Amino acid sequence: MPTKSEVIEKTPDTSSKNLLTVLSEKGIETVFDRFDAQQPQCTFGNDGSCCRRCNMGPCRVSDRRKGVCGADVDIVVISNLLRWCAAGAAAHGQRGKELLGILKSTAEGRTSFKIAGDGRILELAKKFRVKRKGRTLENIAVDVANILLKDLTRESGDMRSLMAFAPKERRDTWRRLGILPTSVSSEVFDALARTTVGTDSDWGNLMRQHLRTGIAYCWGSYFGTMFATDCLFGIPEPVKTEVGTGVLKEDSVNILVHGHLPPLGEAIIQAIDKEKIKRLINDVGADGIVIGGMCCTGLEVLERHGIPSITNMGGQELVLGTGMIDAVVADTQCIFPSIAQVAACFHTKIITTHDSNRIQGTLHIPFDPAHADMIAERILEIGIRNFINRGEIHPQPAKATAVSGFSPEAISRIFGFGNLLDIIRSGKIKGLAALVGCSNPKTIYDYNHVTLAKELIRNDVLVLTCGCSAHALLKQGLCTLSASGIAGEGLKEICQNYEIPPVLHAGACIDNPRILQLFCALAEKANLPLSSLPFAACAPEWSNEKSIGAGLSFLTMGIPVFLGVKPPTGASRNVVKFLTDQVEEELGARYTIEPDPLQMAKSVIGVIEEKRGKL
Ligand code: BF8
Repeated sequence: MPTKSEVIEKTPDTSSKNLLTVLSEKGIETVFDRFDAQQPQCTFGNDGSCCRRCNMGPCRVSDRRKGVCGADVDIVVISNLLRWCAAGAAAHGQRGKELLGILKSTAEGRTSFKIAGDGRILELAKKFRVKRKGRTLENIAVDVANILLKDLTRESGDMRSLMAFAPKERRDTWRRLGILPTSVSSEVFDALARTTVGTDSDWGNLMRQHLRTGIAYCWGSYFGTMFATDCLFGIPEPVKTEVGTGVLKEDSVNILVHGHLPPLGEAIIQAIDKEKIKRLINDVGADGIVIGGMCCTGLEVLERHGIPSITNMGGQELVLGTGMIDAVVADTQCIFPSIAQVAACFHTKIITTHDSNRIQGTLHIPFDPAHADMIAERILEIGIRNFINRGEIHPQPAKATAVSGFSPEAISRIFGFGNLLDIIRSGKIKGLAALVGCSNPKTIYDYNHVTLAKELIRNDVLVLTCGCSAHALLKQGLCTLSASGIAGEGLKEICQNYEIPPVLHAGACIDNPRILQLFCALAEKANLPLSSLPFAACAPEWSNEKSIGAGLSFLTMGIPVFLGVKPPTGASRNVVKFLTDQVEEELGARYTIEPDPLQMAKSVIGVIEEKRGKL
């Protein structure tokens, strides 16, 4: 496992390298210290065979030793994995539920937002056969929101998004395998119920629930949340900006939005232009204000407004070491509790805004969509007034230009799907790879993301990226046209002809379905199943429970998935064999585990080359 010193030596992110040194010299603890202190980590936990699902345990289970109840290693490993999958589906599902609630109340005139996603609302209404003639957009939006909410909560029947958008070949496959889901909460409920002690003891049956929960995650937690956000704030379009810690300004107020719920970020962006806020900035002696983004809230406001992305989950403590962050507005998920302690060493105010994420010792201002504008102003005032409390600062100049907002709608306008398919057939672009997922101290910070992306584009693979992987690639300047200089000759020519970067930023984690939509559109044009096309999905530094469903979303669609960090399944030969081999017979794709990013690139290119033969 990499130590903190190795991270400082080898991370490609120079700002994080410097800031980690600054924090180390000050004796301020970060994720990298705590990771070192946890070594060696428990092998039973790492291999997924520690069972803590009843109080006869905990049991350390292996091939030779069953749990106290008699559960064997296959049952324990798949049950643990299924519970992670359920937790991730609930986490993204909660976002969806909240955003759909805001969509409905906005449509009913009960928030300070204005609906900006007319196109998405009408598209969904058409797909769901919602009556449109003679009705207002707001009325239609309420019906659409109710249908998407049902996908999160229904107790019987089929998921509407899945039925409307998944390719028929996939729907038939899932039905044949008995893994068509009912809804997110129904599958999460079932996953938890069947993994209580003395319930499902057939690992194959538990595996089916795992796949079923993954499909529910994809079509409810993922697509539902993405659709809701698009209905509210619009479908992203390419937008040029600058990213990285160098965007922060010494003489300006710097405020970061962090987490996974973009509505407050949207309200903050609207509020910065108010006279009252401008006057206050002037009163504290600042030149202006910079709003920057962390994690997925950051990527949502980047893809729609060009708000600079600053860093990802692994860098959230480090950026506070600049001493230049006047406030972090943290909604929910992937927010380390430790940011409160790091912030306390500087002047930074941490403001939590969601009841699911309270951090002791920080200020809590609950977000209320009915008063989003007032809450945004109040938060801005707190951040601006804190500007005068800055102490020692450690500015980091590294920044890069970037283009964000490559939704499939935008890609279709740039290329036309038929034309893009022809380009792939010609071999100028050999294939498409999604680079997604988290940061993980089990890898050198940002190293796997960046090494893999560079190697893929050198070999004419067009990369699409979302989530913390995207932050890593944005910071390295790979999401800009000039990065085509390191691409292979074919990809370089396409990038220059169409004026696109070789790495296309498609959004936050819940925008992974944008990449799936693009894959589906190309498969439809080719009249081939998704599993026949030269596509791949890679999560080289994944860490979160939510990533389990992310992997399954691609896998169950027939897209091969490459993981850079070993999942906690190693103790069960049956589970590993199924997920890395046998599942391909059923779903047309399998997992490959490859910790070395250059080797991963080789495997991805190998799969892409093999599939090109079928084009
Ligand atoms: O949903 S990539 S660390 S920030 S889980 Fe979290 Fe992972 Fe980042 Fe967003 Ni996604």
